[in-house]
Amino acid sequence: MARSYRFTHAITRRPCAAIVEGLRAVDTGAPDLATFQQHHADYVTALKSTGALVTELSEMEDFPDSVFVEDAALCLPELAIAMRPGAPSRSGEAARMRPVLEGFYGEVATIKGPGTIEGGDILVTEREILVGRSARTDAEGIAEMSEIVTPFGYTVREVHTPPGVLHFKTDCSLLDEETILATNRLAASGCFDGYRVIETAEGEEACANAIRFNNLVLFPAGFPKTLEKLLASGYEVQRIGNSEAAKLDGGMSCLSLRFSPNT
Ligand code: CIR
Repeated sequence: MARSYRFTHAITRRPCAAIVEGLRAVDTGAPDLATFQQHHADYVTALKSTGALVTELSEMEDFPDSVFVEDAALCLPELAIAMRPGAPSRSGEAARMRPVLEGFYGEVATIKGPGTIEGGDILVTEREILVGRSARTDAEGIAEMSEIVTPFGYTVREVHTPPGVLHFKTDCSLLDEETILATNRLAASGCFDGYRVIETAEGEEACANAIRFNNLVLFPAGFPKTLEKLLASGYEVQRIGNSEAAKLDGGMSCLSLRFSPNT
């Protein structure tokens, strides 16, 4: 069935000028808007090339990090859930995403709190939903999400994001039903036991955040050794520039919500 990587739809949001004020763990300089816009356009083109319908939302200047739409929601076939971001400057993003989701779903649930949870910490695989505790996602947030999805037959497994890593998916990506791309530091925790793991090459940990989207793996440019591993395993890889999003700790998964709503 491959519901974990076959999608009919995606939602993206154009990067706004305020992106220069986006959150970052380490300041390596502000992203260049024009370059970000070009990378983003390439990303959207790649999503569309798989046949998916991509809804491109307009810039939201009051939220510098709003290009990273993944954190605002979790989209499953049966329902969407508006998240409750742990970063104060991002907490309003989920409410702004809600009406968009209502255009696709009959049911949109909301994480009400007091816990927090961001989409970047959630990896949906064919058999379970892994959620990494992080500085943004806490046990209460995971418990509330779990209560919402369990009646639909989902199994939620709480795991840990490595210290100092923004989100769980900063360090891993789903490649297919059985296979995860992950950094060694995350795979070493044992959280992917039972899956096939392809580890990022040494020194290329920053490319662990990729996405499988239909036939393609969208993968950040500039990581040749890991790219070689993916190609050798038979994946169809599309490289996308990520230099500007990376300055804000963002990657391929953060830039879209991907889903196939049951209608
Ligand atoms: C943030 O710190 O929230 C943004 N600068 C980056 C968010 C990246 N999102 C993701 O990994 N899902």
